[in-house]
Amino acid sequence: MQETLPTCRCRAARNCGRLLNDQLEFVMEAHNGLSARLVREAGFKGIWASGLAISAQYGVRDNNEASWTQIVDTLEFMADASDLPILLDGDTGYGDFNNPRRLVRKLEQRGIAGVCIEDKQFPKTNSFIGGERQPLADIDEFRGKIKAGKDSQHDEHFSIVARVEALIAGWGMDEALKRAEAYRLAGADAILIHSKLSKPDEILTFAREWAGRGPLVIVPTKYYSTPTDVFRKAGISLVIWANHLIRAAASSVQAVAKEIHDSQTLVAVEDRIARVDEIFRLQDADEYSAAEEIYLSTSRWSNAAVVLAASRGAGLEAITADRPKVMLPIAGKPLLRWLVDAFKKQGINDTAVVGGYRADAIDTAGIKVVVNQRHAETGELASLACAVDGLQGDTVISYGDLLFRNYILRDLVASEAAFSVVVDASQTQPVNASVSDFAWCSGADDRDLFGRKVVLRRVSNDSAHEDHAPQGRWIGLLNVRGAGRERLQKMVATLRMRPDFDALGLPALLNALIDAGEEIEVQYVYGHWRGVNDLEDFRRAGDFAHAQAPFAIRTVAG
Ligand code: SPV
Ligand code: MG
Repeated sequence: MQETLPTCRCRAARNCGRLLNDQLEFVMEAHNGLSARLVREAGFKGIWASGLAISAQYGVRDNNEASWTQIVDTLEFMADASDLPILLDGDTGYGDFNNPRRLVRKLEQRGIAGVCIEDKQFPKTNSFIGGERQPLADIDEFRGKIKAGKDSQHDEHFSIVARVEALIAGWGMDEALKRAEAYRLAGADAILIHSKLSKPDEILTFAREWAGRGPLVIVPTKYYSTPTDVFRKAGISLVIWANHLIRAAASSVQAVAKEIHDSQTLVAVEDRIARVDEIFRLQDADEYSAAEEIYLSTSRWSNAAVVLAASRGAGLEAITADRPKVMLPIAGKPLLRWLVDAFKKQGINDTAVVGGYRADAIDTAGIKVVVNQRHAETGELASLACAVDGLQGDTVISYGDLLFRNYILRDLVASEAAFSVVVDASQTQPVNASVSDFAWCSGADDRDLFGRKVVLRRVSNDSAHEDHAPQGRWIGLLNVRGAGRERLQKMVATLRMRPDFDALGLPALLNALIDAGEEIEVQYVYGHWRGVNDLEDFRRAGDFAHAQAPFAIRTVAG
């Protein structure tokens, strides 16, 4: 609700006095932050913080079972959610003269515009439950409470409404008028005259006798069928619609709960209740996302990954008839799950997988799947292009057929460089045809590199054009950070223009970045990872994965 918060919680903006004048105004009951916001959105000018409704939403009775501090805490949520003036139904003031003194100060501190106190005895009962049996407060004692409250307020706009219960308790019109006058003289800003009759007769009589000595407030819960113009003509200042939102909530919740319980499905109710997005809107979720971008440290943004998983796996046809390579089970779980779990361990929770071959067989739990529809005739770069425009924040781009020790990814995402890659210094020679992506770097891994930066010069499968052996093998992990993301997106867009774009792999992207003057930082490792390129790799990957599993799992798995 941030953007709607008033600059200060107080005073003129939340002035109840504006509601207590010659013009008939209305306040609507609210009982928590959400309902307070809904009252504001409906267009009301003020809120009645009903004791009945607040008690009910806590699931307790309107007998001061909720403590006054719990009520004040609830009001704080309401004041945060809505900048309307809130008039608290303060029951009897929660004690003797001293309690209203403290209450008024606490209410002012929380931006509450006013309080209504009633001349009954603490603890009170709702006026509609055996009202005539309820003892009234002594007039003088109640005058003392009003005066104590008024003397305690710092904000001149804070209002104290005195509620006369003489008609409810069956003490008659004269007593009601006598009390109202006494309370007016004690400093009350308005008189609330309450009635439990189904017709407005005694309210109208009271208003006539009162003859405009001060603002009058009414609660027409029982005489609800009275045309509102009758109140206007009687000179009423404020009508309180006292409990209609808690009742609306109760009836719709009852109906929806029953329907879901009985039907054991959500299908019948989904279109008839607020969408989840509507709840997000009411919570100002967008404001949070915008603030995140401003205030969240950049390290928290190292949180996305793109996994390239469109291929069936050349050399693995025998075991990929019904699934892509990333869904091959390694030590009991799909290759992709090992990757996603590894990302999660580094706080990367937003993983997009670019599928292609048998993308339908990808387990989508907790990930987003983007499909490269032209996977059969395109390479890795075309797959990356399917996801690259959606990237936000720092991103790890990964081959889909990787297993690695956790520290490799941890160190990679810790890099401050716009681009960084992992190079395995133990693989400088092709051992078989499936080994590719050799890396030429600005320096070899001399195992003593602290403080020395090594950058990538070229990634290629073709060593013939180089005059010296490669320094290692790029394992298929690229970290893109900060401003690097946009530069990567632009580079992919540029490469799209090339006629051979469909045939390009990720090395072409790395080389194009280097040619464009980008520095790609190298993080050397020495083994501790596996690619799954053929059946032999697949067999060995199981052993590697078992060795990464926690001890308990390894024991069970044998
Ligand atoms: C309330 O809303 O809690 C009130 C009004 O006090 S009434 O329930 O009519 O007493
Ligand atoms: Mg009440």
